[in-house]
Amino acid sequence: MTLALYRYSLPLRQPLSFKGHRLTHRRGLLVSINAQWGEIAPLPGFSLETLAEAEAESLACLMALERGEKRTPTLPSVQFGFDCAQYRWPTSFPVPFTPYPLLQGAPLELMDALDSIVAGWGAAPPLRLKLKVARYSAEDELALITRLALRLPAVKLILDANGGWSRDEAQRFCQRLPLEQIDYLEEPCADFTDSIAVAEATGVNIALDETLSRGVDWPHHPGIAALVIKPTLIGAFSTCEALIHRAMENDLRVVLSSSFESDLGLGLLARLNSEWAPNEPPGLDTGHWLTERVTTAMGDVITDSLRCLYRVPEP
Ligand code: OSB
Ligand code: MG
Repeated sequence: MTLALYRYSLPLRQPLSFKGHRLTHRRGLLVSINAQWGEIAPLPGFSLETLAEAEAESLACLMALERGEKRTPTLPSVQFGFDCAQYRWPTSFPVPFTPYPLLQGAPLELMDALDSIVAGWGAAPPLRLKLKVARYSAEDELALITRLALRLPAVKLILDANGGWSRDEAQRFCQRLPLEQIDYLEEPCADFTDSIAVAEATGVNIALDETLSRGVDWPHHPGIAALVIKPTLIGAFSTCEALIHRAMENDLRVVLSSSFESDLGLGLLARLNSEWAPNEPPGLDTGHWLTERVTTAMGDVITDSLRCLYRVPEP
């Protein structure tokens, strides 16, 4: 048996700000079990566990494996990494779906850049596009949405408020949306009942994201159109699969999405998307935020540039 744990720290092209955390680097762990890899990368502001906690639990689980014991991780990011490293992946994959683009930036800057963004897509503009909302003024955000909807009549917009609005703010915003071009809105309000009230009052389709990784139960409602599954935050494959079954039974769409993992993690998520949501473009357009890779173009992990925390057998 071979076991290894490495730590990475990858510079971000621009700092990321999440719920009071400002990141200049993405830090995480890569675990290898019998030469099969997994990624463990709790996201500050979203994961409940810290990287230090994930590292401690990863080391404990690896030591147990070395002794021939079975030990199941309890932290979601560690569960995800160990499941990736021990999963029996299918030997062939369909061509993965191209992720839908995530437009990041201030609305007025994006409006100025719109011509060049659209030109960059050439003859095949995306059918879906994601925009973060509840960050800048509602006027500016609505102006950008209206402009995008007119400019790309076939596009469906995915909006994500990350729970940033009160019920009133969300209702006022949604009343002014071109609903026929809104695919769904992720987590309008921090409180689930507020988000449902917004769907009822305005007819906007909502999607659950943070609600799913909070680990508390939620009731079904016809206003919920999709579940956004972020395996790094949700954890065990079995937990993800239970959510996917629940989605299928209730006619909800499943969209697999990233949490700013490295290129290794993004590749694993693309493979899982082929199994779990083969008909939906995934939310994996986050790789360009990182300026460095942990794998070669052939897919081999570049261990020389990583900090080794554990290795069995020792070199
Ligand atoms: O809220 O969906 C989010 C990434 C990290 C943390 C939270 C979120 C995201 C994304 C990933 O938006 C990209 C996507 O879902 O398309
Ligand atoms: Mg989201």
